[in-house]
Amino acid sequence: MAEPHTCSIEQLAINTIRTLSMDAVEAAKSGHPGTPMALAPVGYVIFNEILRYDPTHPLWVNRDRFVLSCGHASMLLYSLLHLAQVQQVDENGRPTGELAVPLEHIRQFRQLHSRCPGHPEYRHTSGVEVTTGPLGQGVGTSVGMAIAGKWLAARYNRPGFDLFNYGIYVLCSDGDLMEGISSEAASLAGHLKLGNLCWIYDDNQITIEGHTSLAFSEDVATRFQAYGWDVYRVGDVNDLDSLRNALKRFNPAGERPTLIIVKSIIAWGAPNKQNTHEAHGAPLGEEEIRLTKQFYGWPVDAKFLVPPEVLEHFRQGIGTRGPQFREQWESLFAKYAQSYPQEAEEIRKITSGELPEAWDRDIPTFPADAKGLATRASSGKVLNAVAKRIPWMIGGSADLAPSNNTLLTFPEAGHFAANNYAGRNLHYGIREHAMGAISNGLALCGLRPYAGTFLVFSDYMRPAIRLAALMELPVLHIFTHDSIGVGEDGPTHQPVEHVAALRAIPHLVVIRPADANEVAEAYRVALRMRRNPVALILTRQNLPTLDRSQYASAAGLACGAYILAEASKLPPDVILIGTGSEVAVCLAARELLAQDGIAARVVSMPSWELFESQPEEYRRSVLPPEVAARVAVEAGIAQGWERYLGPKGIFVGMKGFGASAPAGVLMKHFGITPENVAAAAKKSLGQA
Ligand SMILES: Cc1ncc(C[n+]2csc(CCOP(=O)(O)OP(=O)(O)O)c2C)c(N)n1
Ligand SMILES: [Mg+2]
Repeated sequence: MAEPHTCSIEQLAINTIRTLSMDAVEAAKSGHPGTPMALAPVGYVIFNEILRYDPTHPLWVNRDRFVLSCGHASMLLYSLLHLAQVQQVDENGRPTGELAVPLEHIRQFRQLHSRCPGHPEYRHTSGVEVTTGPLGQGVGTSVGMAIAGKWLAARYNRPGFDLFNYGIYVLCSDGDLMEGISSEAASLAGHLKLGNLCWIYDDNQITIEGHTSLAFSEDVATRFQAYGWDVYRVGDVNDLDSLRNALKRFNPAGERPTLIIVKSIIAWGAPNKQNTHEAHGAPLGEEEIRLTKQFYGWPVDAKFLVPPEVLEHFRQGIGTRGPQFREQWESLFAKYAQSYPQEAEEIRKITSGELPEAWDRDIPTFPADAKGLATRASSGKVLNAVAKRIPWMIGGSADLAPSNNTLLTFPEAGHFAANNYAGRNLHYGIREHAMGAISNGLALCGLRPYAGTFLVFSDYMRPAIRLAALMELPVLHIFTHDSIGVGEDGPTHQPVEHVAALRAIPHLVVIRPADANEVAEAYRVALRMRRNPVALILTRQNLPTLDRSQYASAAGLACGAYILAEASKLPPDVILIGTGSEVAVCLAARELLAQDGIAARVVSMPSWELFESQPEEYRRSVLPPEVAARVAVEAGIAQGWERYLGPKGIFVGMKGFGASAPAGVLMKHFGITPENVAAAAKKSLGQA
């Protein structure tokens, strides 16, 4: 039997990736070994021959990015991170002194606390650029990374200082390209001429249920050419020279994104056996592994074997090339900092996640005004005041900027386009899902993205919002038209369950401000958050700007809930809790109750998540447990409110879908009125 060292070092390295993947999946008794095995040559060439990536500085800002969009092939990435000896770093990029993926962690693939979880997780394992697993998210996110690359280059590169020129390499599968988000994202990438983007498509013609002919017969090459991409083909994944040639044709400074279609045959055991779908996504089994190792000329009984010469080979490849590129960049940057100190300081802040000094200085205070302002309108003003002082805050809307008020209107903002990569207004077109993933990609590259659409369409981007939360990315979502207050557009456009659904996502901070000054505070809170996505929930209709000399300061928003109007006696008879547009309804109900001698406290509760993070003492001071008579008012469903209402509390809101009619008519029709809230308060007090 052949020993490992009898084949070429390249083949030995590739077989190391394969056997590590087999052994890890076998030990875990779950996972997909086939795709990592088949794609090992692609991973090998990209990592060891192409990536400008320093394993000792995995957060270097101009590194090439590698995204494994088919996250189920995670063992491919873990094997590569191990062989490249990528260092684990803390969130400031400081090495912790360990490997990101030590062999012990590969042995513990898919086990608790292993840095090799079932699918790659950003922040958990250094070198993982993005959390992937839900097919389509990686490719979508990569477009955000490409936009960020172009934007950074346009803003910061200077003659002789090509500071930003990284490329984004994405490995994707049939599932990625079947998912709708890939079409949205690729269409936009082609339109924007994002030449720094390279997707490598594993055309293995198999998915879980079987041959792709079951459900996928489009001509992928023609599809991507129609999007404006350059398309190349590699007929056999094991033909390294053909892979190299295709990858060489990708030029990150070029003008069109690149798709490389690579034919592969998924491995499910000894490669001389025929492929069947039964084995797809399952461990190979001991016997099959032995046969496969034998076929590779591998010691059949060795497990998790990494020949030292393979480590040495990677040390001479990425391990030598990467640090050279980074060190050259560092010295370039040092010179740059002398010529362009302000820009260099901005880059430093982008890298460390800081905001500019006095970024919040221009946030306006809104005078009391009974006629008021829609919170989407005050949001537009505050967004502009903030964005003007945070140059790397960029974003846009899915074709609703005039409604979401997400347009940056100051002259230097400009519009991001193929001929103006320095622009800060992004135009996503009607592509909410891609907008969500792209926002994640922007945040992963240090920018502060915001994204707007109608709240009802948050469903169209939910998978990306969820991943932003899982990755702890500071993405700002601006959701307007937040209730039946939308009016005549009717139930298709009236969110009912959406606020509850967003609150259900762990780590996402949902804020529904009650008036213009709460909007101002919401931005203060949102931008300070470095590791939470935030969803602002804003109205289409005008809301009175509350007189803060009469009511408590809007600064209370930072605590999630605060006593806006205290009861005339303590303890209060009843507590009225409102969010957003319903806070004014609570205030009016409080007046009605006062006429009947009932002392009501009004609590504005813009954010459950912020409130839950307060000390218990504060929470009890706002919602004292001894006051059981409570009413919560929100123009959405009741789900979740029981936690604040207790057994005697009553919810006033929606029970089903809305209807098409003027907003005022609908509020009356669905009973979201001061009279109804006052009646509910009496009922809760046991008086009705
Ligand atoms: C959005 C989404 N739907 C379903 C799955 C479950 N899933 C994991 S892999 C896979 C399909 C695998 O086929 P393909 O994408 O061609 O990858 P290959 O097996 O060829 O590597 C599916 C459906 C998923 N991960 N994400
Ligand atoms: Mg496939």
